[in-house]
Amino acid sequence: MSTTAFHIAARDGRARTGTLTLPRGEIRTPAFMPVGTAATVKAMLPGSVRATGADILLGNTYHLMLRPGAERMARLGGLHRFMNWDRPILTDSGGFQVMSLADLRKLTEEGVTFKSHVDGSTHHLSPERSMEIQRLLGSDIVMAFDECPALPATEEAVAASMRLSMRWAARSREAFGDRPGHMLFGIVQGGVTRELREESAAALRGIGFDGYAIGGLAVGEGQEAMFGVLDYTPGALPDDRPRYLMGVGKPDDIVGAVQRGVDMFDCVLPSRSGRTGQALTRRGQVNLRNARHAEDPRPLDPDCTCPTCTGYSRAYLHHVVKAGEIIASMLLTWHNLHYYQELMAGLRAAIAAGRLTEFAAAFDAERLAGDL
Ligand code: PRF
Ligand code: ZN
Repeated sequence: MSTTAFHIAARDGRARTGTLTLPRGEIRTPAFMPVGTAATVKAMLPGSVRATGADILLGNTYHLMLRPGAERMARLGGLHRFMNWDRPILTDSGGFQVMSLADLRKLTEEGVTFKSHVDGSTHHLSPERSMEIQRLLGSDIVMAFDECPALPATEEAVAASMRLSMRWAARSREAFGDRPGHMLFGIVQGGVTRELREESAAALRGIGFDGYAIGGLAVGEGQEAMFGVLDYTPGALPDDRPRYLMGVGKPDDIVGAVQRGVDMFDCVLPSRSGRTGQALTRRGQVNLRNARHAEDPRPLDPDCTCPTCTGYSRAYLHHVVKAGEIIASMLLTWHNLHYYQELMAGLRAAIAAGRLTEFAAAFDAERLAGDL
C-alpha cells in the first residue's frame, strides 16, 4: 500500500497540472516551495506563508545540521513541530550548500568533510549521513545527496562530478530504505551537455526514485542555456513522476520551465528580495527604495489581493524600507510570496484549460510593459 501519489489531472503541450499527495497534505502542481532554510521563512509566520497559498516548504540539511543540529531537532519532535508548520516539507540534502557556503571542503568518494560557516567546527556529510539527518528532521520529501560542480568547469570535470553524484544517488536510495509516506527524489546533473544529462537521467531511472529533480542549473549559465537543457531533460525522466527544478527561479524562468514539463520549484528570490526592498509584480521588479515612490499613494499593485497591497501605499513601503523597519521585510516578503503563488495558480488553471500558450504570452506582455 502506498501512502503517497502523484496524479496528473491535465496536460497542455509538455506541461502538466495535478496533485502530489502526502500524509501531511496535498501539493498542487506546478508548485512553488518557499525557502525556510533555518526553520523559518524569514519575516513570515507559518500561518501567513500558508495564507499566501503555499502547500509545501523547503528546508536545508546543511543549515539545520549545524544549528540547531539534527539529533536535537529529533529530540524536539522534528522540524514540523519545531517551526509550527504541519504541512509537507522537502529538504535539500546538503551537498550543494556545502559547496557554496562551507569552508575548507574535502571531497572524496565517501563524502565531504567541511568546516561550518557558523563556528568553524568540522562536520561530515555522505549519502548515508544525509539520509539519516533528513529522517531525523522528519522531512516528507528527501533529496538524494549530490554534488553540483562549481562553474566554470571543463566537460570532463562535469562528467566526473555527475558520475560521482550517480554513485551517491544509488547509496542514497539504499540508505533511505522503504519509508511509507515519505518520498526520495534523485537529482539529474551533467551541466549543459545533452549526453551527460541523458546518462544521468538513465542512471537515476535505473535506480528508481519517487520523483526526479534537475540540479546543476541556474548556476550562471543563463536562461537560454537553462531552457536548452530543459528542452530535453524532463523528457528523459519518467512521465508519471514529479519533476523538480532546484533553485529556480525568476517568474519568467518558472513559466518557461513549466512549459517544458517541470512540476516543482524553489527559490530564495521572493523572500530574499523582499528583505532588500524589492517587490516582484506582474509588471516586473519594483525597487521601493526609489524616490519616485516617496509620495505615491497608490498600492504596489492595485490588482493584488495581498495584505500589503490592500492596506498600504507605495509611499508607506518606501518609508519603512528607507527607515530599515522590520515591517518592510514582512510586507514585501508577503507580497512577493503571494505573487509567486498567484503565478503558480494561474499556470495550473491555464494548463487545466489548455490555454498555457496564451497565458505565457499575456504574462510576457505585462512583464515587459514595465511598472505601473
Ligand atoms: N543540487 C542540490 N540542491 C540544489 C542544486 C543542486 O544542483 C541547485 C542548483 N540550482 C540548487 N539547489 N542538491
Ligand atoms: Zn500584493
